[in-house]
Amino acid sequence: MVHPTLTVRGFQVFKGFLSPAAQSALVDDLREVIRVAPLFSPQTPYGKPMTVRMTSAGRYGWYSDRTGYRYAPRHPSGVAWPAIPDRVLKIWADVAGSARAPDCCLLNFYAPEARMGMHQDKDEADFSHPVVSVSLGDDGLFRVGNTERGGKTESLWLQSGDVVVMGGAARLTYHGIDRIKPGSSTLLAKPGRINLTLRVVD
Ligand code: MD3
Ligand code: FE
Repeated sequence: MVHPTLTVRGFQVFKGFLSPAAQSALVDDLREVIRVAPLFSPQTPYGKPMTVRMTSAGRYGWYSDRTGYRYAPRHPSGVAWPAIPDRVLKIWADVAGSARAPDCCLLNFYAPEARMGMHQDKDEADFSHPVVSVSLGDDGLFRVGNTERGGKTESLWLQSGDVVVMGGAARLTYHGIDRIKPGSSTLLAKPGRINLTLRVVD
């Protein structure tokens, strides 16, 4: 049984959950995912592309286009998403406390100027399953709000190797990434941050 380092508004944060060697091995797996299913900049219903580039692994991938936000069984190119790497499934098994395996691993890439506005994750069928996030590369300033839009927020820096579990009442909490700190990690070949988000979809 593993224990969170800290809990912020029901988000369980496991600082340094992955060793530097484990982080490097994971990045090698993700390079292969990106080779099969390249990163892209999703369009949005409000007309501006997201600043984060993304791709997915698993039975479903998540993205947006002009028609809305959704899960889809294929990359925009038409190829099936690659399988979720075993190393990623192992992290879920270690922390999620869930009988089911995730069926989507969303990979977000934050270049130095990228950010993600406050939002809820609510495109999934069953909110009783937790969401697990894995941070790799440069530090990201994560903002945690409330289950309703607005109100006071709390911020914390997520660093390479940190794992966060959002479950229970925290599952529908608003959250976002205000900015990253380019050059704070040497894990990736170029400045930037990767976040993996693991979810049960249907
Ligand atoms: C809280 N990603 O992809 S991960 C997302 O760092 C997303 O890329 C951010 O929010 C990132 O949707 C934050 C932390 C996270 C992920 C899912 C959550 C927090 C969550 C789902 C419910 C509540
Ligand atoms: Fe989210």
